[in-house]
This record gives sequence, C-alpha cells and structure tokens, in this order.
Amino acid sequence: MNYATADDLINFELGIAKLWENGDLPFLLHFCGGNEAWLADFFQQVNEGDWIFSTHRNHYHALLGGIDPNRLTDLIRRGDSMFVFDQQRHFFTSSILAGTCGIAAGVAWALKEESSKNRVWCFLGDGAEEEGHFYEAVMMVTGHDLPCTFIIEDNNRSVDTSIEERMPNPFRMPWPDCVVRHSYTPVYPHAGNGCKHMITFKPLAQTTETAS
Ligand SMILES: Cc1ncc(C[n+]2csc(CCOP(=O)(O)OP(=O)(O)O)c2C)c(N)n1
Ligand SMILES: [Mg+2]
Repeated sequence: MNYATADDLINFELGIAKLWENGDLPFLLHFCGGNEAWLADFFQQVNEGDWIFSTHRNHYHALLGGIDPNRLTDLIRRGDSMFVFDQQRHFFTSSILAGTCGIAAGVAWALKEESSKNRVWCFLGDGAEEEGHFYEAVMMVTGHDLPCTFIIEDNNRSVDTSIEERMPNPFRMPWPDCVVRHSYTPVYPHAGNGCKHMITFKPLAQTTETAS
C-alpha cells in the first residue's frame, strides 16, 4: 500500500499538533511521531483487502491504510481520534489494550477458511504486549498457522512509564515469527501531556435532554 509517505505522516501530525496547541480539539488524542519512516516502509507489504487492526495511537496506520486525511482530521476534530474505523477498508481500532488481538486472530481464521489471499495486520504497543489476550492470540495464530502478523511498536512507554520502571527485571518474551517488534523513540509524550493545552479541551456541544 502506498497511501502516504513518511513526510505526509509528519505533516499530518504537525497540523493536528497545531490544532491541539490552539486548544481546538475536544478530546484526548495520541500522536504517532517518531515511527513514520519505518511504518511507511512496512506498509509496502500490506495489500488492498487486507485487514488492519490498530490502537488508541492509530493516525499513521489509518493514513497508510488509505483513510482519507480530511476524513481523519474531521474525526479527530470531533473527538473521535481513538475510535477510527472504516469497514470498507477493513480498518478497525480499539483503545482497550490488546483488545483487537483475539479479533485479529478470528478474522485470520476466517480468511484461512475462505482460502483468501488477504491477511491481517494487528498493531500494538509494548504495554499491550504485556496483556494476556496478546499471548492467547499469538498461540492461536502460530498453532493454526493463520495469516496474521502482530506488530509491536515499542516506544518503551506504557502511558509514560518505561519498561525499566514497570519491571525491576525488564523481560521480553521470545515471540514466534508472527510477531514483529520495532523500537522507536517517540517525538511526543503519551497523549499530548506536556503540551500547553493538556487541560484546555474545547468543550463538546451540549446535548439538550428532554424532560419526560
Ligand atoms: C485493558 C486496558 N487497561 C488499561 C488501559 C489504560 N491505558 C491506555 S494506554 C495504556 C498504555 C499502553 O501502552 P502501549 O500499548 O505501549 O501504548 P503507548 O502508551 O505506547 O501508547 C494504558 C495502560 C486500557 N486502555 N485498556
Ligand atoms: Mg508503548
């Protein structure tokens, strides 16, 4: 897939960062800065019709997966950064840590049953890697030889906590081949923390409740 270059991704994030800094966004969001070059390259092997699962930090995956930048901006502007999906493009996200892993394995099972040429790409963070759901999904994908790859984008942060702070004896599982790990240094803190408008969200429009 070739829907965005590394520069496109950086420019998109800079535009969103400006909205954030101006206090124009109504809800939390997560920047992806730092991993654009690797991701743009990685997506060369993702094909049309493949299924992509992502997380709370999904803007780069969405753009690389063919979601229109204007549509993504609209979603972010209305506070839906963490809830991006596009059924036609087979693009889904969840902010539940490791919440998509089992679904990804299930979709891969269905693709194998159908003898489909498409496959599943499931992106997660290093914090999600520590969740039990991930282990179960890796077991299923490996044990049944399912067309699914899990990609751990390791920014050495779970929220803002490094692995050294999370574990006195930092440890990583020697995962099988269906897991790809890539370490990178994030440009932004977890969710804009530290940016000057962390607290100053633009309020969502009030909904009027009718008295019954
Ligand atoms: C099941 C569950 N537990 C806790 C959280 C709260 N939470 C949101 S992001 C996050 C950190 C996840 O780490 P990682 O996957 O590395 O993502 P990153 O912090 O790098 O964005 C946590 C604990 C959650 N979303 N879901
Ligand atoms: Mg992380």
